[in-house]
Amino acid sequence: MSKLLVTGGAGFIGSNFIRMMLSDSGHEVVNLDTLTYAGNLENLTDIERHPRYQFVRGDIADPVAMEEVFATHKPDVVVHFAAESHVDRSVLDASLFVRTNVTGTQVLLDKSRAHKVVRFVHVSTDEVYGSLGAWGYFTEDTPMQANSPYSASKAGSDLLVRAAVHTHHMDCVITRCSNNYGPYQFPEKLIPLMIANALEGKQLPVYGDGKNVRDWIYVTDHCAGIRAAMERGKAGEVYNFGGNAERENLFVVKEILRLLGKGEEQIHYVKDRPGHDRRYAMDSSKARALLLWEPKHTFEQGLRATVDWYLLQRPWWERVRTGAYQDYYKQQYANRC
Ligand code: NAD
Ligand code: TDX
Repeated sequence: MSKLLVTGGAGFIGSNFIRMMLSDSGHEVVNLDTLTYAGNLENLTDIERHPRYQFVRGDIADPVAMEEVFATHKPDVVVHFAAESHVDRSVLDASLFVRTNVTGTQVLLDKSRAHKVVRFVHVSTDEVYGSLGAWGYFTEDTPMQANSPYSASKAGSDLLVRAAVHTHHMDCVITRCSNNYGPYQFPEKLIPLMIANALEGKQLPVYGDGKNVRDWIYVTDHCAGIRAAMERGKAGEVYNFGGNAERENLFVVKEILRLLGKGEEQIHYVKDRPGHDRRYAMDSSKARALLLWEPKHTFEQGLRATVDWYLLQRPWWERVRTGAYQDYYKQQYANRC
């Protein structure tokens, strides 16, 4: 069994990945997260005392702090989720995106090389490929044409990982996935924002004409893909994961309202996102053939499960919305770390 250093494990996908690793594998997990607004230790309350789990607070862009983390914990594998992840925030200010996504990734690569990490899994995104018209799919060979500061910073990090393989012969794999949804997603992203607003009787802000298309994947299907890439991927390779579920935003919003028994009068068209990518769609045939991976959830099953989760876990997202979740570290954790 290996020791995994999971960066960004207090975020949405990282926390789901840690839960999967602790229940379905014998790996030890060190969760390294600096706890930005998106880092929420309440995502992990059910496993925080697991004997194979440890939380460490630290900033991936701080080389001194990372030296201490790698020297102390001696990870075998790094699974790198930590990032600034919200496109709208990158439009307002790109600086943190460059610091965390680009500089932070290089710091982790340097420390992984120095401390002889055996495999580095870099979690990236379909957004590095840019935007599609009505037809076609992104393959791993599609040229990177990032359009937002977020996706440009992720593309930069992908290139640094590629360079580490080429120059230093590091064993790295890159995963690129489409839009995730499911439990513990921060309610600034489309699906949880719409569910929470609908439940609170607020307006549902749809950008532009609502006809932008995303390829939706249930978060545990993405986590299974990352695990498959970690276990069976080949050094230097890129693997695309998609949910086989292209939907227009307006369709998604209307489905959420239907599942909640709410009326469409809550929909409110707002000014479009600057540089808004029109369509993403993934060709995942490489991961299906070589990693023996496939998504298990249809969009209908996944959305139903997600709506049910947000209905049941209302205190979780209400504490996020009020900011109360940010006290959890101080109240429950600081003394233990
Ligand atoms: P998230 O915003 O929910 O979580 C990011 C986590 O990283 C947070 O816990 C945050 O505290 C942590 N973090 C941020 N800066 C840090 C730093 N400097 N040092 C240490 N930790 C830091 O993001 P997510 O949606 O879970 O995405 C995780 C990864 O997956 C990202 O790399 C993202 O680009 C990628 N991805 C996301 C999606 C998606 O649909 N959400 C799709 C494809 C790829
Ligand atoms: O209020 C909204 N109204 C709206 O119409 C929000 C927040 C979004 N949208 C639209 C914009 C997009 O077309 O919904 C779509 C999805 O938006 P986001 O949830 O912000 O996701 P997106 O911009 O597609 O990026 C996501 O998928 C790829 C993640 O945030 C990234 O981290 C991931 O890499």
